[in-house]
Amino acid sequence: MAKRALITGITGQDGAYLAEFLLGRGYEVHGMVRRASTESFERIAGFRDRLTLHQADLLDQLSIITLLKEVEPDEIYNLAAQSFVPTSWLQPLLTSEFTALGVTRMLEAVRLVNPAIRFYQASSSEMFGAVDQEPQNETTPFYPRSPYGVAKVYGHWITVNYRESYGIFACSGILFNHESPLRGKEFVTRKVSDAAARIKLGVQNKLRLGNLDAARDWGFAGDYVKAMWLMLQQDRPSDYVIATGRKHTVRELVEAAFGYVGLDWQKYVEIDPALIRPAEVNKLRGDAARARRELGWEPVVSFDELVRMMVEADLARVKREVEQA
Ligand code: NAP
Ligand code: G4F
Repeated sequence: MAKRALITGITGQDGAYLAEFLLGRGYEVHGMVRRASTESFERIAGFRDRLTLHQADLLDQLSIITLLKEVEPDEIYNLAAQSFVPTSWLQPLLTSEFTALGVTRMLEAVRLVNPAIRFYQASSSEMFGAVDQEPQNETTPFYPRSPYGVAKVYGHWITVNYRESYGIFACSGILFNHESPLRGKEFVTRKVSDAAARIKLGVQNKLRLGNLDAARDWGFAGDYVKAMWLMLQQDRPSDYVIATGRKHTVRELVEAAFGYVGLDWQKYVEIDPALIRPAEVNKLRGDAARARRELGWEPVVSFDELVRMMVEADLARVKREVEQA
């Protein structure tokens, strides 16, 4: 019989890649979506008819319990969260409700409905924050630098705690930044690839950015969702860092994206002080040796290939929009 997976956050970047990956593995895929006046199913539109979507919300405990009883999943991937770091300073309480307490609500539902369900928690390299040690691995201490990072530390430890308290097969994937053409446009990689395309095609003049010196370990979302699945296929639950092991600055990212379309980025980029964060995570670089050893996981797409893939996708999309206008 086909395995049944439930994905929270299925309408997001990772949810879309994971859903497609699991369908490809023969899973019956269910998604939890929250009610909105306008549906936001663009990322899953291509295979929407192969999914079963259910309304529930991370804020509503009973809706989650009811959902688990109805779906009876073998595996849950908890990807839903308020995931944009700057918003976490504007809405710190809501971020905590979704991104921290939402994890406990999911785990409580697992404990009550069926403790045999395998559970994946989407933890983040933002938990390392102002860390000194480089690269960061599973034993590196956390020093989060935003309400989002703090909420993710809570989500991480409550996942570890439910594993240790109740024997639940719960894994925390500590994923470094991963991007794709499906990335939200407010995140820096997509903001840059979209701007490079729009400026190239003459529909934008300037790109306003914040801290160009920040460095991140950027990988491809399509590679990273495979690691989520691998974690839940092991004999024992554990926590894993997922990263490429290479870091690049925002400046290098801009240079690569604009270089791809043959433009000198320095003519177009302006620094906007409003985009500088109250507390910055200056550099992140992960060590995924454990995932390589125990899961057999390796990233496939390089930084240059990722930038090219994102700029090409935005060029094609903006061209279509211009032609239709
Ligand atoms: P994303 O594109 O922002 O997607 C977030 C998803 O969460 C969306 O489907 C959103 O639904 C859903 N959601 C938010 N609040 C909800 C609520 N109250 N109830 C139900 N659903 C809710 O994020 P992503 O990049 O795919 O990331 C997936 C997860 O991995 C997140 O937890 C993120 O924090 C974590 N993470 C991401 C990265 C990365 O680099 N991408 C790295 C480490 C960890 P709507 O469509 O309705 O808004
Ligand atoms: O793309 P970002 O907004 O991603 P950030 O803050 O690293 O968070 C992402 O990755 C985390 C994993 O470490 C996830 F947990 C989280 O959910 C999210 O997916 O910013 C990256 C860097 C920052 O240092 C920021 O200050 O880019 C810098 N930056 C410079 N100018 C900018 C901009 N970031 C954004 N979003 N917009 C700018 O204009």
